[in-house]
Amino acid sequence: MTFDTPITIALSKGRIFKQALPLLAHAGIEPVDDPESSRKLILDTNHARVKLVIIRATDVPTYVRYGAADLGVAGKDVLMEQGGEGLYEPLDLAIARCRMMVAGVEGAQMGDERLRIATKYVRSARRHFAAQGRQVEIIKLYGSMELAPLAGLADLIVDLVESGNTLKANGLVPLEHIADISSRLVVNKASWKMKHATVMRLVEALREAVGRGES
Ligand code: PRT
Ligand code: MG
Repeated sequence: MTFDTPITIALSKGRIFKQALPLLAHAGIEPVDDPESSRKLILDTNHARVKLVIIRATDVPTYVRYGAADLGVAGKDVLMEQGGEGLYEPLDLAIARCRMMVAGVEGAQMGDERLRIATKYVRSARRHFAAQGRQVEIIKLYGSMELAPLAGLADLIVDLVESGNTLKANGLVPLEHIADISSRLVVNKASWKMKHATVMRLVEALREAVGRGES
């Protein structure tokens, strides 16, 4: 496709960037630099008007909400945690898929007493346990949640599970399913209006790529 308006797309490096590449390629967008080897945070593409900004996964909704990027690719886990206010979420890109789960040691306490839950997904965890009417104390962590039950910090964790290998390696098992997670295309609300034709064509090209399983 052609781009008659400047478009900035926010992405995190790692799995989201890698899995979004074939979808972007279907829309005719090819980055000039590789974010894994380049230190650049703004990547040029084969289109002079299309830039990719490479940021932390949790910062993608912020860039898009404030219009520093017109579009972005964000995990549903991040969107559930931050809320989708100020964003449109027109498309499930079906990439970077995993499950948000409650996990713990085999046979961990699932009874009535007040459990301690360690997670970086405070809001999702609180909502999950509240919906079951269970009293829990949530302990906010920023990573390595699997350590918390082993170190006696918490009874259970809420984390993302893909293969299950990380849990297994730490003697933990998945106990409850909270949500299926995949990455979503998010769009700034002003860009949606002001750059409507270009944004819509890009959304439709990506939708077609997802439909063809090009990821
Ligand atoms: O890594 P960084 O701290 O920079 O940020 P991030 O962890 O938020 O970014 P990144 O790139 O690791 O993840 C980006 C997005 O990928 C997440 O927001 C999810 O939507 C999605 N995703 C898909 C995953 C996974 N699969 C995943 N398996 N994110 C993280 N994991 C981790 C998980 O937290 C656990 O530590 O991988 C481990 C489990 O994997 P298995 O295969 O051992 O089960
Ligand atoms: Mg990570």
